[in-house]
Amino acid sequence: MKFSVVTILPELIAPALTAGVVGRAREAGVITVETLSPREFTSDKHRTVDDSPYGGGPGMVMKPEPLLAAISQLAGDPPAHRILLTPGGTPLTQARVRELVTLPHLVLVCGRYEGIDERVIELAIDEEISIGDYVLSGGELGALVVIDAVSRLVPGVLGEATSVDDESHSAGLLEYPQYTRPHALGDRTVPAILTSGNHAAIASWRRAQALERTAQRRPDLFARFHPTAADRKLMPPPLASRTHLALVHHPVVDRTGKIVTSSLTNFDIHDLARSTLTYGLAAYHIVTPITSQREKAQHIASLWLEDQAGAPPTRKPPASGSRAHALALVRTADSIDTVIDELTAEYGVAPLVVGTSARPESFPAAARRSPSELLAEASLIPGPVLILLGTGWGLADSLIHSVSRVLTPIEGGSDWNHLSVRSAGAILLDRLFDRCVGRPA
Ligand code: 4GY
Repeated sequence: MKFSVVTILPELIAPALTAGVVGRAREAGVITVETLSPREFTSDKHRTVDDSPYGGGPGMVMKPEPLLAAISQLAGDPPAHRILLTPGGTPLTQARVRELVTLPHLVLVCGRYEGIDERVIELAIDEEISIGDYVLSGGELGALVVIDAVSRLVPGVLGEATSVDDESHSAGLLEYPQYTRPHALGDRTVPAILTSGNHAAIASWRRAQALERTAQRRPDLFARFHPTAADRKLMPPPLASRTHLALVHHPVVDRTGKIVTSSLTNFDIHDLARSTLTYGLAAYHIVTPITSQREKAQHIASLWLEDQAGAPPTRKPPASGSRAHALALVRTADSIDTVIDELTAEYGVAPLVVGTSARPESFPAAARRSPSELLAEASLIPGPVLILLGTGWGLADSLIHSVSRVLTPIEGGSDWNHLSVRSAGAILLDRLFDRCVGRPA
């Protein structure tokens, strides 16, 4: 594999590629690296490669002609893929590195100063790559990054021991933690499983560590990762399947801020039940201290559930008071504490209780979470999550003590902010559980 680097500072390139696996690969002739400076294509006595920008402004721009000449001298043999290193390029990923290694020849073009004349990009660049969201003083370090990442995938560069096969098994995940001697470093000893001699158990532990680290540190990567069936056994159950929604009718506030008990509405029962089913939540709890209202809610829910031909069998309306009650999609309770007690009994661990409020300032700052923060946090703990939605003008502040997290409010950007509870609930569920991130229609 051949790398050609266009740079006005060639002395930055070669010395960085003499040691390690890349150095050995060069010595073995598995990869070659050449450099060429645009300065070789100037004819004035100062060998000028920059000029001031049209339109004014600070700094200098790389002149097009010397750059174009250097690129075209290098790019022909064999025909090259021409890459510009720039913060404005497509972020480099391991997936792209695996594609680049299939090409016989890369020309890596390094800008300096404020940048290069745009027409060079139009005429002589095939792809713009960024190695990260920061600004270097030139593209050379970016070119070295590309050479290093690509070279180690060239067959024969890495030894058998550090196999690329092993890496593709963990593609899209962060690495599991590594340990070597001594067994005890002060009071820190190596995890016992690694000295157990049980290779299958070690492999599962490492996989679980990689999954957990990725979920915790890189939720963006984790969202795009497709766990296998075996992976799922190592992970807590999907958050939606252990998330409970509670529609709270007491204690809530009215328009004047007074604590009241609101009345049931048909729409809230129906719409939030549909959202609960759509997003795969465990259950929807209608919370009111008024017995007749609970009966009415159960009746409305039963009629609706009976109508749902496609609803899963365990989601059928239960005979009231039966054991099946615990599995019902729509449940009723006289208070939030009753729901908390039920979930504690059902899961063997108390739920993480999450409040929603248009005024989260009344909750401790440490408890406030954005939907993605809550998702990252709750995905790692295996127990149930209970999300409280307030009817009327919202949950009463007196609930602060029952709530351990509060979600940032939904804001539309206008002065008026009073979504219906079923709209707010649906938007919230979508923010937490939508499955369309990055997926084509
Ligand atoms: N980030 N990823 C990067 C960079 C320096 C001004 C254009 C980066 O790849 N390259 O910061 N490059 C700039 C400096 C001219 C290149």
